Amino acid sequence: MSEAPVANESKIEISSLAAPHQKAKQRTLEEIESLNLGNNLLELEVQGFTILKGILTESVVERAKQAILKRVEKKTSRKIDPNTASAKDFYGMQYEPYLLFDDPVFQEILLEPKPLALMSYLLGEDCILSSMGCHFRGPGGFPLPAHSDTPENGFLNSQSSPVANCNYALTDYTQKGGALVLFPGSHNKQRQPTAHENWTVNGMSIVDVLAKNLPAEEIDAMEWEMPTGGVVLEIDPGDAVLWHGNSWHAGYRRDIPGTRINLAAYFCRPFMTTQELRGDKRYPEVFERYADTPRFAQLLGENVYNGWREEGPDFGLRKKALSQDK
Ligand SMILES: O=C(O)CCC(=O)C(=O)O
Repeated sequence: MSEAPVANESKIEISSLAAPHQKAKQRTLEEIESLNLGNNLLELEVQGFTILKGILTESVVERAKQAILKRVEKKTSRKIDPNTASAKDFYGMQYEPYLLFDDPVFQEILLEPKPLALMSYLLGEDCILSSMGCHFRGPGGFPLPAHSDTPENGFLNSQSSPVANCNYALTDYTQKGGALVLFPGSHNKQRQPTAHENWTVNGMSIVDVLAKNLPAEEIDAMEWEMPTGGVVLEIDPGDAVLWHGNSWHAGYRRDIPGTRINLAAYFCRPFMTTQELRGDKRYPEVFERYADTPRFAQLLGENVYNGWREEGPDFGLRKKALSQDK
């Protein structure tokens, strides 16, 4: 084969790949406008996070909460009352992973149009769900150290992030109850906070205290100082906080009985490795339920075409992902 036709072919391919992305961006901006999210987009740009009030209805919050409690109770073999649980019932914070297939409510939440529209803005319409889990928090323990979700070496030295997070409150967030803390403008720093920019107690950083391996009574009695620049997000069940992956965030220790329950939906760009392993073939009925909602398969990495073996690349999958740009 002569060289010229190959060069032409690749030119045609590049231009036909580039155009749909422009269309996708335009479509995303139009959707943001139609959903009345213009101010949220501005907040994301300026402060690196935005609060979406009342995204989940009371009944969706209750279903999600009950499904998470069921998971935690199975694991701990303890009945947990989210209003009255003591540190004996559930101590400090633990992450409950891989909730998407536990209950249909999580799939419904994944497709909530407003958070998804802002995710498309941050990461592109072809973004993927990296993980969906719960930071389940009972009384006591450490505050959650301030951090950015951008993975090691993932700070792109630009305003864009390879990841973004949507955090749903399933119980109310209060400072004493273990609220989330966000740091306005921190997405522009493009790095993780240092130990001295983190929680401190009596001049000691949380990193130093963690290394001491102190007994629980001593840890629980500590009066932590919130890192400089943090804003405590006191929000209601059903509200969501969406942040740019570079944005620093942290969490208060819970100092009252009961549990703080969230749902963290963490997304990434499609060229990245997801936290949860995608391609789970154990739940065909879930994919069938959403057969007419192509975004679901896209979010679950079904159109990712990297990862071939001797059969080679399946360009059909790539086309399928791009065909959403029509
Ligand atoms: O809600 C929280 O406790 C914080 C969650 C968090 O740090 C995260 O999802 O990266």
